[in-house]
Amino acid sequence: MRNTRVFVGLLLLFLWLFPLVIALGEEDFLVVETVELPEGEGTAAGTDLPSGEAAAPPTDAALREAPDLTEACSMTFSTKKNASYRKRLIDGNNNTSWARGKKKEGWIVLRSEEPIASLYLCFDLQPETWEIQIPPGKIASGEIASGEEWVTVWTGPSPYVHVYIPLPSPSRTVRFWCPVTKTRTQIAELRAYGTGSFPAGAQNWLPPTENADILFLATHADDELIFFGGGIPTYAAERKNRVLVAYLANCGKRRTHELLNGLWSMGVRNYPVISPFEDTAQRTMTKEYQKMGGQNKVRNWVIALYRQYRPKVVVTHDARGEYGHVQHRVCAAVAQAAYDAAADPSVDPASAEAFGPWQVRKLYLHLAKENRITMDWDQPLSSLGGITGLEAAVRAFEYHVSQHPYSMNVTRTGSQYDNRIFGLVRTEVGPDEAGGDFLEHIPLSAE
Ligand SMILES: [Ca+2]
Repeated sequence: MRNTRVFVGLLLLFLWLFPLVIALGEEDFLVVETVELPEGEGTAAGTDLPSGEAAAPPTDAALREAPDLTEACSMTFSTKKNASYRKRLIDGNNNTSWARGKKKEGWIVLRSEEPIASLYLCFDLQPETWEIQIPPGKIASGEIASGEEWVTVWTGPSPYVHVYIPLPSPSRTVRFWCPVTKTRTQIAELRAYGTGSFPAGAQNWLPPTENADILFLATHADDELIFFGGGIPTYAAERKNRVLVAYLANCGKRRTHELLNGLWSMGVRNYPVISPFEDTAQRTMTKEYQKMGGQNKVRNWVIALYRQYRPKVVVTHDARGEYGHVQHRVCAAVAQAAYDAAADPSVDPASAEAFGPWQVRKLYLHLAKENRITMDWDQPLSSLGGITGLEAAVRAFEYHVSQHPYSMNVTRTGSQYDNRIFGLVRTEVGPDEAGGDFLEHIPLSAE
């Protein structure tokens, strides 16, 4: 009997070591694609919980895509109404949500047969502070006994509304918890994943890129697709340039979910910048500026954007507002005004002091007549499985469900708002010669 145990022990040790020996001896034998996860922006709480994957040998569970456990999870809520809230959180619809008043602490407890390794939260409203907690003990088995305290493994808030949270070790029970706060909490979608590689259904955003090669400055969520076509996926995903997408108007929580889902689908991984200005459509520029808090306020926001993120090239709207939308015209106007002003430290000295002055090198307006270039968004992008830049934009627009009832969509090449045509209206590096490349004459960012 004893010999049998020794034999089984040796066999298990051999099986454990075998992949390591093979991997060391023949590097190409097992090609494992390493998925580098960006750092979450929240704060991992200081615990000495085992990291789970660090020392473990490779297993099938570690190589497969993390399974979506959400459907199989039970959920209980501080707010009761368990069944209806659970449905709202997992229905894939950003218009339905779980909400908590600000005067009481609130929580959602998830329980799963298969241990939960990560969570993905889509907030409509994020409170000032919140935590992800697990029961005390090692690999948490499930229940929390009376008198025991939950262990905090992650602390919000996140600067992003779509938040991916890898747990320090898998747990069958996980709790989202928030104390009494000044603001309400509203979560549109919540998903739980098991152990494995990064799940396709989640988003794990990196901070907005500084030292941007290109800033695409759109006005509203979806303008970046309709008017700039395949530009964003071509440069951000395929050419791996530093791309910042910014929006001059904040179109509300629903459209923010839509724009994030669309950008992520095009391979954008740096979170966009969204202004605090409301989405308005006044009849004149004067009224539009008034509605947005004054011309200087709008211009200074764009100046600070240039100074903080230091884009070499800025791409923005047609000066006539595409189809005449006055907020688009404001966007094109302030983008031009800020081109010189951002380089002058006497203008808006507060942001000059915070970030330093900045000279953008080239500014393109959609459809401008000066120094016209025609982009090619019909090249297949291997980074996106071979679809073209334009097809990636069309696909991203599918996420903008709230805008589908309206007449605008991502225009096909050659249509009225031809998203291939841009004019170079300001340049520090001379006119384009070859054309067809926003980054012509622009040295790329060093890492
Ligand atoms: Ca929902």
